[in-house]
Amino acid sequence: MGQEATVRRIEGVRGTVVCGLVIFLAGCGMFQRRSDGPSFQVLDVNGDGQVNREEYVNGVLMDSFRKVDADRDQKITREEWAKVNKDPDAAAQFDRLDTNRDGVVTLQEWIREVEKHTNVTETFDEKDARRDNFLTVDEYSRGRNSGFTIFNMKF
Ligand SMILES: [Ca+2]
Ligand SMILES: [Ca+2]
Ligand SMILES: [Ca+2]
Repeated sequence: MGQEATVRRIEGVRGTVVCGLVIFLAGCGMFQRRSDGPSFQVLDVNGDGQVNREEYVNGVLMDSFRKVDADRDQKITREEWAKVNKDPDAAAQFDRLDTNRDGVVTLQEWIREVEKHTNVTETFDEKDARRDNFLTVDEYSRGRNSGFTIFNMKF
């Protein structure tokens, strides 16, 4: 009887440890994904030490394009899109992005179309603490972990 209880307790502890490990690893994955956005230097295209709205939106969208474009050929195929987007609506979303209907989404199509289906602009506003439409290094790195969405995908 007592032995059985001990075994059960050990099983319970093992379960807790495994659960904890899974949560820890999932947390690491999320942290890694959210923190590896473009660096401030990359976003500051004109090199004036600040990131304006256009630099931010274009830079962040370019970065998300690269993440979806798995083979880095500057085109997102239906297969690449389906691999990262598990939404049941993914195929229809792809059609919306592929405005010239040639079966691939180019960076140009991506930047122009994704802007209608993303909250990137809001994330700029959240980071822009002084509300002057420019981000300093401090403002940018402070809000860094909030992430943004394109359709239902988190970046
Ligand atoms: Ca700038
Ligand atoms: Ca590709
Ligand atoms: Ca296209």
